[in-house]
Amino acid sequence: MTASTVGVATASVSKAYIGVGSNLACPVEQVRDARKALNELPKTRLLAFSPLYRNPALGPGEQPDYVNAVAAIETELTPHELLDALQIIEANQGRLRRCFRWEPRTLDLDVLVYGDRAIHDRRLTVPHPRMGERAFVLKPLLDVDPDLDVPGLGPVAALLSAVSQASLQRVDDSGDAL
Ligand code: A4P
Ligand code: MG
Repeated sequence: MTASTVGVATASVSKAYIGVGSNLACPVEQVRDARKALNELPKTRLLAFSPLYRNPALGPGEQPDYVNAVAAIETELTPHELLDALQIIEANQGRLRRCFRWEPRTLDLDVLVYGDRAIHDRRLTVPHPRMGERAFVLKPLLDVDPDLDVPGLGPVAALLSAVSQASLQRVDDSGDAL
């Protein structure tokens, strides 16, 4: 018997994927700051962070381009604790929620996938409902985990092959090491 089996509850660790997006206030810096903040989340290990991709905003009116990326993490946070933590990071980076959907933002952090869980409640829908149609999610997701099978949707490579990547422009981001 080892120490870990003597009366010590083992916390459950889940692998999760976070979508990162910004189209205000120096998006590349916002995404790099988000990477640092994700690296400092409690009960969480940042496993990988994708390259950054600049791409046109999907949404109403004229908006600045987005910079998008994806983080792979291992976490002991529950899905709702993780959402709370992500919303604190968004607020710390100046995210304002006003009144219209898909408005420009300094930082958007979405729970794309959380283990093999399917969640549908008032606060959280996982896998993220629109991720299967979005090259700016699927390409960086493939970069961090080419073998990922998105629960209910299928292999990330197959999902990506069904959408156009023409508008994605990889950002030359020398970045800090994790
Ligand atoms: N919520 C439910 N499920 C989730 C989830 N899986 N992850 C709830 C995170 N939040 C989730 O989110 C509104 C509420 O969704 C939250 O309070 C949470 O309880 P929000 O971040 O305040 O607003 P939002 O992001 O505008 O909402 P929505 O509808 O989730 O937007 P999307 O689908 O995330 O789209 N164009 C480009 N090029 N790149 C982008 O990243 N992003 C959006 C936002 C639009 N256009 C874009 C991009
Ligand atoms: Mg969001």
